[in-house]
Amino acid sequence: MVSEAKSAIISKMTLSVGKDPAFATDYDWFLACALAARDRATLRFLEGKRVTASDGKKRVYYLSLEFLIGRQLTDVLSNLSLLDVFRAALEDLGVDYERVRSAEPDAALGNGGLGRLAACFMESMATLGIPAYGYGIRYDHGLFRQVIYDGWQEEYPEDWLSFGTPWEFLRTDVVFNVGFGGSVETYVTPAGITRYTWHPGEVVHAVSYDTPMVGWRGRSVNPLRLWSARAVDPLRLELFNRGDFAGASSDQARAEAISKFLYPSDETPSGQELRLRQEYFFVSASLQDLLSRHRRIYGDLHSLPERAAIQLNDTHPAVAIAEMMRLLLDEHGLPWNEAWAITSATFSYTNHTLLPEALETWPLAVFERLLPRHLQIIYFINNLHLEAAKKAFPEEPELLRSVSIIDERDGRKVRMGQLAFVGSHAINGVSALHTDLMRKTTFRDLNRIYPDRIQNKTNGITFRRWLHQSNPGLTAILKEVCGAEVVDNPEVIERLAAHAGDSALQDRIRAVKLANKTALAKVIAERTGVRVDPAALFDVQIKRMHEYKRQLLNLLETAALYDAIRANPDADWTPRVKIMAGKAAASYVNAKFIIKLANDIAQVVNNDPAVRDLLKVVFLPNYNVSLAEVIIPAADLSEQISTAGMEASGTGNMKLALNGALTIGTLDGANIEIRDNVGNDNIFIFGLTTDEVSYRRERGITAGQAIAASPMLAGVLNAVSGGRFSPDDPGRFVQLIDGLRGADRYMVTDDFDSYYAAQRRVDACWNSGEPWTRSAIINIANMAWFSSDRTIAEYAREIWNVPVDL
Ligand code: 26V
Repeated sequence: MVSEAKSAIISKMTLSVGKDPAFATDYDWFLACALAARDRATLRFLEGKRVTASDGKKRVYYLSLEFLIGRQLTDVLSNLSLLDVFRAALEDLGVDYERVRSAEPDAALGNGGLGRLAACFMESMATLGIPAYGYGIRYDHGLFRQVIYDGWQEEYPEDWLSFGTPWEFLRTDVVFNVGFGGSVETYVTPAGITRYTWHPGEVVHAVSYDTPMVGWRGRSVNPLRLWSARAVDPLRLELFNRGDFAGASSDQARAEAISKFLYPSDETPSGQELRLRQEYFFVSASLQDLLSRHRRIYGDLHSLPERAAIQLNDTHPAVAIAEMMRLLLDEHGLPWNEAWAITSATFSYTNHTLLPEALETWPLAVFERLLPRHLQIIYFINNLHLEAAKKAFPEEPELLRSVSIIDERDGRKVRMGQLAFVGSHAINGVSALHTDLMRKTTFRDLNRIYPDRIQNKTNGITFRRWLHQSNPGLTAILKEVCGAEVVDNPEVIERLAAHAGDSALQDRIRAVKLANKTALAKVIAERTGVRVDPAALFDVQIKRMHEYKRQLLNLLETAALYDAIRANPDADWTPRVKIMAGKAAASYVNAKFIIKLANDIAQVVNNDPAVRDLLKVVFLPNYNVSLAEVIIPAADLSEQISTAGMEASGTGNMKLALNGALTIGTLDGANIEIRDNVGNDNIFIFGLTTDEVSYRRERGITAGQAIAASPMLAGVLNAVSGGRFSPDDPGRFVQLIDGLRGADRYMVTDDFDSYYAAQRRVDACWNSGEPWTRSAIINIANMAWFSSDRTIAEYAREIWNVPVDL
């Protein structure tokens, strides 16, 4: 085996990379290994494809504008059971696997949780043997690279594709035309039926690239098909010949802009025409592709719902409802009712946030200019939908306004959430609380009209990447204590619970954690220059920077703790390292100020001899999947402190608990289900509940009361806004803190005291030693349910109607 791998790697190095191994760089070795691994994945893939086609198995199509994959080499090798073999082969060649692995750039085609969920789902679907295609965009530039300069975030383009990627196959035979703009022609057939033909004013090519997604033990390999935009005529020769070089390639630039950049998810969506072009571009290509596949195999489109399930990952691909209707009506000549029955039986939609400003809407004018035929279809869908609503609730005319796909208030808009809901047979939330809130708030009236449509599918994470690959030390213990089958069946992790009080096991768990923390301390020193003690409590908040996630609450507590330590330096403090990482959208001013505050606090605290090593503050730049893989196994405390009702689920919370971190958190998203699984005694819950949050919101209760009631809070707000941490610019944080003194939309002030108290409970528990480790073990033991295999099995059974054995 090892010798086989060795010769495969050498052969790739010589004949594909074109290098003499004696002169190869780490990146060359990565390429050679990736190409050798891809060969093996491809053979499995082609095998599976033949089987699916001949079995007539139902396929799942996962449409997502984001796939946040990260590095792939270890994932592919480990799922093909080749990791040890390749490691040994490289060692024989005198090459260190770690360095080779690190040479791969992260595929950062996503912003955060939503994109990472798509990546975990692709891996779980392949693991469960579900024939699935991921469809998305092959962005030339993924999420920006974050550099911290003088404490401020700076954004630089990310360049994962600048040297190409060894994982993908260009499919020269899979190219589709995607149209934009133009006009709609109406005509009446001899049989008296009105038909429509769209004549787009602009056409671009969607070119496909497939990346194999390998399931655990190579059970199946599914394609992730990403579309790249190309101009139909890249060069207008008549202009070129006249010397107008820019004009000659302007069509090309306009077309290729579509797949150039990933949009930051937390930029206000409406008004960005390019974003709608991206959405329609990948949706149209994907539907044309899957319909042509279906027709090739089954001939007739009426059987589509039996053979295909299309999952919309948030509303980003929701225009697919209108595009499917257009293809069935205009291109395939089906009557409306049949087309609608096929469409709604095939589609389902996952909602990932209820924040009003995050729900996608498009100004009618933009929609009409770009997709005139689709707007007609949407009007038609909406008319029928409103008729049905009127019939169901004749006494409630105002209900029509809330369920309409067209928002008639301030400037008319298309509401993509309503479109996705109406065109789908199943709609799901991503945690029990979030699903409950969908039924009660945003989709309340739609839920009354279609009461069976909303379901819950609590998110999950793939244990292969987030436990086995990223924490081999812990995995080794689990194999020993729970049995080797733990890597195939996470449910047996539960066996750990029986040994939670066993001091030998506790020592081993602590030793693994310490080793992981030592590795993280090294990364911290390299990237920030800050030296931290691996014996201290590692307190971690890692996620996109957003006000609702309340990194600010964490920082205020840090400032208060700093003051308390200075005031009483000889008390029995728990040495802590506060570790924060995350990117802010480039245009999100407050989030960028919060990053600056983290760095300013770090400057002051880390350089104050009075606090010695009792408190260190670290902001790790450029948070991405690879950095998460280093931080998560090293965390002691997981910060999940969003305002109750605002974090749809969270998935970092699951990754951290699975790796033995205890959670300090609000009753929000999946935190609630984590608490239900690990038990109240093994988690630090604090803060307002969702009901208390809405009570305050409804009554307009603002920060005044909380500040008046808490001298500590008042003190820390004054300190931050008075320039205590920004002596070079004392007014720097005045606005940020004024936001808390005023509306305090995210109720940071209301939760401050309760959070501070919960942190002191954390201190006490940590100082007690044994009970902490015991709790950590109980956390690990009870996380099996959060495997994305479980989540996918639920989607398969309850939404897709696809057989699955789990
Ligand atoms: C978008 C926006 C856009 C406008 C400004 C505010 C804002 C806030 C959040 C978002 C994100 C929307 C979608 C999203 O990424 N949701 C995340 O999905 C994860 C997977 O289901 C889930 O775990 C996270 O809780 C949820 O925030």
